[in-house]
Amino acid sequence: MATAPHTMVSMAKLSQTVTDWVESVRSLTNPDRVYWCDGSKAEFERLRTELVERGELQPLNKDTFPGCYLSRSNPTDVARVEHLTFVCTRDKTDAGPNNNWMDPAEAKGMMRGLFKDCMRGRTLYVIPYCMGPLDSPYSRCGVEITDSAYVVLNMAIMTRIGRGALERIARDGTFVKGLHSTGELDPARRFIVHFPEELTIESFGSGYGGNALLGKKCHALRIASYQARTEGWLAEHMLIVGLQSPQGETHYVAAAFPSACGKTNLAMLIPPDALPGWKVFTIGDDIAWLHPGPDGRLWAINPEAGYFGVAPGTNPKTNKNAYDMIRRDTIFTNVALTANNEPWWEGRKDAEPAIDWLGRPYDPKHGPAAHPNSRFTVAATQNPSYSDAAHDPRGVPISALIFGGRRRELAPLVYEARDWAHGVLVAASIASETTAAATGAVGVVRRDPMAMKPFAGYNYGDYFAHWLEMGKKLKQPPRIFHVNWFRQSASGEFLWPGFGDNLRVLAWILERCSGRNGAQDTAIGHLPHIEDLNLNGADVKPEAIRELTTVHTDAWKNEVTDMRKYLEEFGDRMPAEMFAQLEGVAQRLARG
Ligand code: SAT
Ligand code: MN
Repeated sequence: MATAPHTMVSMAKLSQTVTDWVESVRSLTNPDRVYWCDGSKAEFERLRTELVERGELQPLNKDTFPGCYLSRSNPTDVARVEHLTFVCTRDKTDAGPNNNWMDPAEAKGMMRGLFKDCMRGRTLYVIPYCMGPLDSPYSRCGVEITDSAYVVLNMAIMTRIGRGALERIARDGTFVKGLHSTGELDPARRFIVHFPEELTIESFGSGYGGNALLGKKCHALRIASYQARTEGWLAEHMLIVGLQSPQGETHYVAAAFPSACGKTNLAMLIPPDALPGWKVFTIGDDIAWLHPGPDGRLWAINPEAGYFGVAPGTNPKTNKNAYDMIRRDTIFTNVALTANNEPWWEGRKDAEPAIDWLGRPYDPKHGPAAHPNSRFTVAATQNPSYSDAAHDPRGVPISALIFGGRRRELAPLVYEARDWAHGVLVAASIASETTAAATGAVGVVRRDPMAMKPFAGYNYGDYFAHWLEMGKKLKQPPRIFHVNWFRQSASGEFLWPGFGDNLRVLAWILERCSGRNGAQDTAIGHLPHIEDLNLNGADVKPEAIRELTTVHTDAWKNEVTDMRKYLEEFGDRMPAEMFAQLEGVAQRLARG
């Protein structure tokens, strides 16, 4: 074993539990070298150069995309693998029907077999990281051990890695253990397993984002949601955004949508010209950790420090901030290339693809040029709308929680829950068409409560009970809303323009939060009066907006029946309050 540089050795001394664990992993995996990451710029550049020399990263056009690189992953390894992702609690019921479960002892045995000697000839990288600002009481730390330098680079962008994190671990006396190896990238030997009771993650056989960057979905959602339940907070799949009205009033909202449904776009929204005076500040685009604050409000931090965003569809019209921020110092994964070595993806309208994501000359017969789940990894500080409040150890106070899915039918443009408990039902009833962010069929509608189906680290019944409890702890709970940007007409046209125009809906939501807007009281909740929506200059037909603000009683009765069946799948773990809330909706629908 090669020793780490001196400074690293003294840094490692800070936490004996970390060094003991690294040593046990070293003896299991047998790497040629052990390297402790310090999080410095020099280290980042050195590792990047090594990857370029090995042909694993390709520098892009230095004039037009300075500091940008392309990574092509194994073609079988391009998305999260939900069927190979397990939550291993001692009692199977604690994982719930929403998770794949394996007995912890069996899972550990299987993973030991996979990890045995798997790093022979490779370097073992130790990445101490902190999720959230280093000085926030709400932040939590972890250590990822990996044999992938690509993972180190991505973790360095997405989290706060190195000495500061290690010092905090020594202070906290606890950390999440994440062990990762790309193995042979063989889909038959690929498993992502979680032991929430031991704050441990083991991931083998994939180098892709959510499977391999263990700080993100594995720690910040699956493990953290479990931890949050025992500690009295919430770890959620939500963007966080600040909205300043023309009158100078700022509100923060957190919004949950399934993967690849536009969270990054909403978090970086640019107000349309027709809504002058509004300002939008990004706090986060994917994950929110929410705590009841000393004042009885709900406070949020973004545990991440970067964006792992979907490239396709990103252009100056859909997300100018993202389009601008990824012009430099960005790692692209599985995008296509133009003839002059720029990254290209579907929806990038100002250039043409020449080489597809697999490295072949582009031919439309082969399908899209960029993989539909191709990604950019970029530091949050490069986002022109990034807010300093994202570094505030206290977090930001949340006025509204917004939930949405990708739904062609049924769900109106926006409605507000009657109160917190009803809001938990509304959030639990998110359904969405599946996207390319996970392997499997795309476009199939499935239930995705709180957009956490792939990420809740324990039984959804217990999770809803915890949500209901949280409402009781808040003197001033945020209001809860449901939105749907994806409603279509019978002929398949989108009824709502989306993107910047979504601010019109957010503006209505904020007026509700300030108590200044009335609403139509319907069976499913409070819908806007059309005249309260600012539609000045919007490209929306009057019949579309009528449809978007109408509740179709018969369709909703079917939805209630479907939802009841869904809740029943969780047996006696499902709180009675959820059924009571659903019966409330059913009765209001029956009254017509
Ligand atoms: O692959 S990730 O989990 O990092 C992104 C996503 O699916 O939301
Ligand atoms: Mn996500």
